[in-house]
Amino acid sequence: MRTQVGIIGAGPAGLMLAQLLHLQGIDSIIIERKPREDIEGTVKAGVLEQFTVDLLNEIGVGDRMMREGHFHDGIELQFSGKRHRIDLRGLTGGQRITVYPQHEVIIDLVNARFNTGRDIIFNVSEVSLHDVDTKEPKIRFKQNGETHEIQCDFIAGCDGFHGPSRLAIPDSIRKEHLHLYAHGWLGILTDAKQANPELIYSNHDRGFALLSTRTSTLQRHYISVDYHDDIANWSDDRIWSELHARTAMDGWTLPDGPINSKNIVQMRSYVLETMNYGRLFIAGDAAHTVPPTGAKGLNLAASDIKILATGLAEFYKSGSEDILDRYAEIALRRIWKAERFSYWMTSMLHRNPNHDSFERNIQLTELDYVCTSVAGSKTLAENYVGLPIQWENKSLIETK
Ligand code: RFL
Ligand code: PHB
Repeated sequence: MRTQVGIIGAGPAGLMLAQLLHLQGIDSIIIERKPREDIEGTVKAGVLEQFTVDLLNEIGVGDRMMREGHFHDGIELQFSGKRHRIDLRGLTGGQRITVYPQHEVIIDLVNARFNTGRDIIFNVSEVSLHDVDTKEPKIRFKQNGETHEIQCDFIAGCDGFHGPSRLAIPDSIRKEHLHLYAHGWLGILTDAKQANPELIYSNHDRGFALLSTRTSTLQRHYISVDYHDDIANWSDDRIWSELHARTAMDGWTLPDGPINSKNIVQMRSYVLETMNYGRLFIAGDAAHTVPPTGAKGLNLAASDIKILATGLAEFYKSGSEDILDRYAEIALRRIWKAERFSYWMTSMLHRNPNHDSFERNIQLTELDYVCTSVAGSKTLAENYVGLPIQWENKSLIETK
């Protein structure tokens, strides 16, 4: 098989890249480890920045999102028994966030891919990358017991945190930063009424809780737990009792209902600084992960892809590798800011078991400051809705 860009991974990063390239007349082949039903059914992110919404609209996959998504002008922070609204829209000159589930984004992107007449090769195994430091890189993989090879001009490693792509960068030049957190997030999907018109992030003495939504009858909520805890220790009653306790307010009751899925995910911050090596470009969670507290992961995948697709389009148009050469530098400036924000939100909202009473009070005071100072609220708001890509040629990569 031969293509211009070989894409490993059909997550949001890989699928958005394929669509952007297609619109520039650039061919790609996507390979994916899982079956289609799995990628279309895995519950992950919920919050999209305006940049991501604009990008999905630009590539022609935004219709359902614009019809079925929920548009939120603010979020609420709860601590010391009170709730405070952060007016995202007012503080950022009109920007808002969109709550639309990641697996619906995937469904829309997969449909768009098939509508272009191009395939996605599902259920692949034993994926390996070859000759990435030459002009003829190759991907080998197995499907149904048979070995296949894709010869390409470029490889895009969009295979998430556990994928093999970044390991094709030699150890001697691969620079990585990893920070692990003591807690994980236990997430549920529940058939219940919407708790609040906007998301609520709560820092309670018993621990963190987040109330989010999917539809008017399906809600997505989270509580922080010890990452090593086993989901089998969490009966539905125990989960509801924690959610009720951590979000309690006088005169307000959290609507509950049957829980139809629950799991625990680890929180980590990770940055791969060598996002490209020869003709291999790494994007999305394969290159960086953030704790979900800032709702940034998928949104960072979108900005990586926009920069990478712009670079590839320039290469095929003029032969210039200027943008490709600067891909990591441009992307990392935004990535580090989102890493900083996600780390800050996590530290401010989660109880740290090692904190003494002084540090606990400093944490609550930080929240009080953020909610009562215009500068504090604005800092949170501009980061939450998403910072711009900073580059002197920014107009080249702005979404329409
Ligand atoms: P993905 O989604 O992990 O996709 C990678 C794909 O690559 C495939 N793959 C392979 N394919 C072929 N060969 C191999 N050897 C392969 N190995 C792996 C995988 O099967 C998969 O299909 O990475 P991508 O595309 O970079 O997208 C990243 C996002 O998924 C992630 O950042 C977000 O889900 C993070 N996230 C959130 N991001 C937001 O922007 N807003 C949010 O509100 C938000 N909430 C969340 C989140 C992540 C969460 N979890 C599950 C950690 C909430 C949670 C709970
Ligand atoms: C979600 O709805 O899944 C969600 C919302 C906000 C976050 C993380 C996840 O910070």
